[in-house]
Amino acid sequence: MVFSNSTKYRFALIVLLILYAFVIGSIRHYALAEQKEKESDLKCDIHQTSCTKALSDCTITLDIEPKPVKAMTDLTFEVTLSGRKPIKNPYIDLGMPGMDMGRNRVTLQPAENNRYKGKGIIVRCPSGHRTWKVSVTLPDIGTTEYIFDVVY
Ligand SMILES: [Cu+2]
Repeated sequence: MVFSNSTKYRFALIVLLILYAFVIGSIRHYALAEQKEKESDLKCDIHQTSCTKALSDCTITLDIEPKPVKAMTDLTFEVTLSGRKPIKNPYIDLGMPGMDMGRNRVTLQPAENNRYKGKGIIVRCPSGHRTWKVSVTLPDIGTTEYIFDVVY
């Protein structure tokens, strides 16, 4: 078959457009998947269940009782580890994203079955914001963060 030059150009243009749409589509797909993963990673419903995260070759499960998690209430924080053990007991820092709330550290004591427990209070923020960040640190391994809204 013989095509005129203009037909060839039109064909090339259509192929380019299809490729372009395909590339943009897959970039968006991956960006959305990554964003979703980040959200699910950071936002966990601690009011319903415990939250598990991976940190290098460990998994860290955080649970807070009683539920729902309220400000100005005595709370029990429980961290369960699997995988590599930290050289010292893990500890928790309570803070708010983008706000300096001072030092609010919960020290954890070992309990049975790779569990660590400690008590603490999430204070009421004068700004009225309710979003808190629980940072669990495994000495020598790293820190994971759990972000959620406390109940007033
Ligand atoms: Cu605050």
